[in-house]
Amino acid sequence: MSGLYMLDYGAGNVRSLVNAVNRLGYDIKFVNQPSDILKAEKLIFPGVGAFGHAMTALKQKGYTEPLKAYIASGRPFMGICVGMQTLFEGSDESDEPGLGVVPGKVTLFDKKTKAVPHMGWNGAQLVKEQTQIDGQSVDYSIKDESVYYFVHSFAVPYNEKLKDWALTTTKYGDEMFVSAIQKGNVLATQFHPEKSGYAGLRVLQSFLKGTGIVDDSKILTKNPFGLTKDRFTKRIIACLDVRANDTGDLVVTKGDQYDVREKEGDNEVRNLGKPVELAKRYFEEGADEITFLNITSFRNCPLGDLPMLEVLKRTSETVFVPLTIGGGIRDVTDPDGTVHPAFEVAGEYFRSGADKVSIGSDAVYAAEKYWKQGKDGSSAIETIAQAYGAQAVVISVDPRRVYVQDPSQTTHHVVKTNQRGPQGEEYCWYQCTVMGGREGRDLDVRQLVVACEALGAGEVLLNCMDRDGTNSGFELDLIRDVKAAVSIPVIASSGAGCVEHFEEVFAKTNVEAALAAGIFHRKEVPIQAVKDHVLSCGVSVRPIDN
Ligand code: 1PR
Repeated sequence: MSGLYMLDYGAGNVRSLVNAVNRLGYDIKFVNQPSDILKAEKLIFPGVGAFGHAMTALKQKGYTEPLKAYIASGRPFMGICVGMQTLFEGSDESDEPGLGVVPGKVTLFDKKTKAVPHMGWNGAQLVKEQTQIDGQSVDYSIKDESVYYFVHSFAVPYNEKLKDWALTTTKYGDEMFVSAIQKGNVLATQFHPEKSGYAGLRVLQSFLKGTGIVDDSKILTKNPFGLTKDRFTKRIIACLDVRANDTGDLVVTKGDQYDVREKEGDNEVRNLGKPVELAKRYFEEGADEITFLNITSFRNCPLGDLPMLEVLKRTSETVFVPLTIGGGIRDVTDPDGTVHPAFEVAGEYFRSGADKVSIGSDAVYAAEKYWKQGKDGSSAIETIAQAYGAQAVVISVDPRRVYVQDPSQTTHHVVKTNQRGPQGEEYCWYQCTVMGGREGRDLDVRQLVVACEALGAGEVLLNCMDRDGTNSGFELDLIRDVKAAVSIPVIASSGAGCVEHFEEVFAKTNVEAALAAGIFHRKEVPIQAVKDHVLSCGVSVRPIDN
């Protein structure tokens, strides 16, 4: 198909969509000027980031009117995420009006009752019939039993006025929203098909293969009330700590309490495999997300030489679940003195295939500044969230326990712990560290996460240095404490040693996701075994064959 175009306005990860389309055997061109929109035969609009940013970019590039004309012409159109939201009249996220193709407004999820953003895998219940029309089957390839990857804070609540438009509805906690729309030549999904594993690729393929035009008068609609169930799942994430070994090869390594060198022999950096191959293996084995951490990011590296850019580019060719990259998301200086702000560094990663960036040390410095001076819009968290959306900014926390006999001995937020200290201490506070645990700061984890949420972060990746690589289970006291302090999703990390540890973290905390590294790399526990076990304990997870 020569006339397939993608409308990219320079925000976020569109590489994954291109890779998904290529993988399905199609070529896709980018819209470079307004006239490209008018000559397209099929058009995909993968909106990424914030609604206002998307609408302003469309206006500045002169795309708004051609886009409306294209849709009105009856040629097939597919919107994704913000690309779906822009079809509505407006959004609570911004004063910019939407395209107004679909009636209604996009609104913010209620944070009091659940974590926001809605980030992860959820069902999409069909409220239109997949049927035969004039001998042709209308099959959207959206299956009630599948789950799809969502990442958004704003959504369109279902109401009767949307009856003709709603294709699927999804329940998140106490709210039901429209997760896909379809009418005539317009199909749009709130979820990301290009990030939804094979289930998502099937939806994309059905759009690419089909005529993309449906005779709505012959389709039956169903009332979603009572039909749509909350199928939000817990995520199982595989984490790859990456660095160059002593011979200069980029390897996946794994530390014990952050020490990644062998204890014997030449004290070499442990080598557990190659990043791209390992990520592909985890995708095929059912990981819901993959996280790469560049663990020697404290060393300055020119922007053009960042080794993880190539890792991401190659990984995103074969992995169709969300990818996070952490390590070195901060201002970097080239040898010629050129300074690249963190925002630009993150942009390079998004264009290389990352869906989220994770910020460690720089988040600690930003939180320290926040408690002294408040917000000034200059931190990496703020600048990246502003353009790419809060959901693209993860805070990676590297805390360690500091024991006290009595809470009065410190000004920091103290937790009563089940892990007594060396002198029998019953209390500890969790100290934030920077540079991969090399330096402790006068900031506790609660201060960090509260500040980072206020600055606009969308998720917390919560490690624990005392647990890392110990196979002794997750640090439940810390996880519960952080969950109680923020309303953004939290990923529990460090210490997973067996399937029962995942059962425990989901039963005893309300964390949204659990991450592991060592047990997956060493093939001690397959991802399938983790999912089978937690499922047998009543925890909803994405099926491996989704
Ligand atoms: O400070 O923004 O440049 O980010 C540096 C990033 O690198 C941070 O996300 C930090 O966590 C990570 N990092 C730095 N040094 C190390 C190290 O191990 N020496 N890795 C490191 C952190 C911890 C987890 C690990 C879990 C699960 N690794 O990511 O994967 O603890 O492990 P387990 O299941 O085997 O117990 P910046």
